[in-house]
Amino acid sequence: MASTPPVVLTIAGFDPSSGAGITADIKTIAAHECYGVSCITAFTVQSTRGVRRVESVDPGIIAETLQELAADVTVNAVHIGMLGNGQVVEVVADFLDRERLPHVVLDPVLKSSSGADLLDAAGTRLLLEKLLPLAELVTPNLDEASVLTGIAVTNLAEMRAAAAGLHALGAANVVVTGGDLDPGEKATDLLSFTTGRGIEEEVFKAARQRSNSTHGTGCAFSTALACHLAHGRGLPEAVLLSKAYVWSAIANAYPLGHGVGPLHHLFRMGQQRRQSTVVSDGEHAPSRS
Ligand code: PXL
Repeated sequence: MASTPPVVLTIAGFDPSSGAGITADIKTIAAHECYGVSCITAFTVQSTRGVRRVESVDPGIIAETLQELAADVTVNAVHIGMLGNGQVVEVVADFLDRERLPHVVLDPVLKSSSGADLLDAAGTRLLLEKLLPLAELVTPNLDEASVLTGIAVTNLAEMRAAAAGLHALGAANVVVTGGDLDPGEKATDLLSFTTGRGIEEEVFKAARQRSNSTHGTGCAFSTALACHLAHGRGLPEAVLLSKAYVWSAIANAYPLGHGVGPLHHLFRMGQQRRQSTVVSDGEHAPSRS
């Protein structure tokens, strides 16, 4: 029998256009050779043109779903995306506190890029109070880093200050993603992480791409991080590889819809050699012609 790949649990909202949210996360998890299990926290009515409506899922269903999965499957990493409201944050925090699952990556989703609220005020407060200390890594973008710390975050120095603020609030490791820095700047991410020597940092830069296919970059980045941690990689390598994955998924994207299109999460499928690595009984294994 084939060996089981690392299992990644994503707890996030549903975006019917599959650019962001749970269905996009499953594509990212598959692209990283992990098995994805999921818990939907909210439905959104949206397309590439933006979010029209948000409806949270009953917190009781979320609690039961998480319990059912954790009782059955060994989870190697957890990705947390859109949570919607404070009650959902509490249910997820209670679950993580009880189960102590490895490699919890918290993407503190507050708003969609089209401006819709994806977490209410009580949820934001509870995320800081209850979820941040339970996460191995938190991955705010500039706006999220600013809301969570109360300081303006528009350049690398302010990204450093925001990371320090998040450490002070209980975050062990932080990546502030700077994809939205001034267009003249490179796409710069700051990893600030706890080591035996104290807090260390690493800065990652990539050439900025002009693209209309950027819907869901935050979800893809944070989910890829959970996958690399599930595979046993260290934080700096996980950040580097996740950034490279998102960069390539943008570079390989195709046009879709009338608004901001999705990344091509599964771009590597088109690059695979035809030779299969699946071996059945040896005689019937596919081989190259
Ligand atoms: O990219 C943030 C995000 C996360 N999760 C869901 C979303 C969005 C943005 O629209 O819809 C479900």
